[in-house]
Amino acid sequence: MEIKVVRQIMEWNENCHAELQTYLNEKKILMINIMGSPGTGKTTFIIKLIESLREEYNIGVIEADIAGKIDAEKIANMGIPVVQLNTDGACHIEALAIKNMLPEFDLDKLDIMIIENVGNLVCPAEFDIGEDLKLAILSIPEGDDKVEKYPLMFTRADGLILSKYDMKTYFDFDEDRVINNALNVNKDIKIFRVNSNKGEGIDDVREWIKAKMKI
Ligand SMILES: Nc1nc2c(ncn2[C@@H]2O[C@H](COP(=O)(O)OP(=O)(O)O)[C@@H](O)[C@H]2O)c(=O)[nH]1
Ligand SMILES: [Mg+2]
Repeated sequence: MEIKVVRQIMEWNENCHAELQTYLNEKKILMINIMGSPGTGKTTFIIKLIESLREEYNIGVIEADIAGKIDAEKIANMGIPVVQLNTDGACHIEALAIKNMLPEFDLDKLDIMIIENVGNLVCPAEFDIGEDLKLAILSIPEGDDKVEKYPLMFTRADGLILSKYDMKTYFDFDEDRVINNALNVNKDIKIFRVNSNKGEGIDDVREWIKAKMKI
């Protein structure tokens, strides 16, 4: 008797990712997956990005965390449609979770869906979740060796946000090391320098995203 072998998770996830991409293309929604360590500045960056894009585009947000809804409350306070995904311990989002959450939104009214992934430099990089763009955020205080230690995140990202750039004077951070290593693993990665507290550098990210819009 021939035994059927099914490869778990990764293959299912890739199928679901492809299905989501087709669906979001039909709906003309650009999906952006924001990844990085806890505390790297993901939520603060998303808030500033929303502020700079919301006049022109309708935006929805999915906030993923192991527990709680602290970040979702910040986005909801801006009057932006948001749903919190609690992963109950899992360190990343999978495509199926996004598929299950999309019906919570009025997709015909959205142009951009921003996903804040679970704070983690490792696992989220492995899972495609229907996104068009992956943004990896690395803040200056985390140190200049992170691309070498966690290469997959930077290999797979379309953009690298060097956040807390205002902290550069206080930390011994070798920017060339980070940029050279990022370009080494991913020659097409687009690099941005951002201070999300003040909104500095957000305009460059906005223009890059605008060029990728589907509407
Ligand atoms: N100085 C500075 N602080 C920042 C910047 N971005 C975020 N922060 C601070 O870093 C902390 C964590 O930010 P948060 O956005 O919650 O990070 P997350 O856990 O990745 O979502 C907060 O105290 C923010 O005010 C930045 O560009 N510069
Ligand atoms: Mg956050």
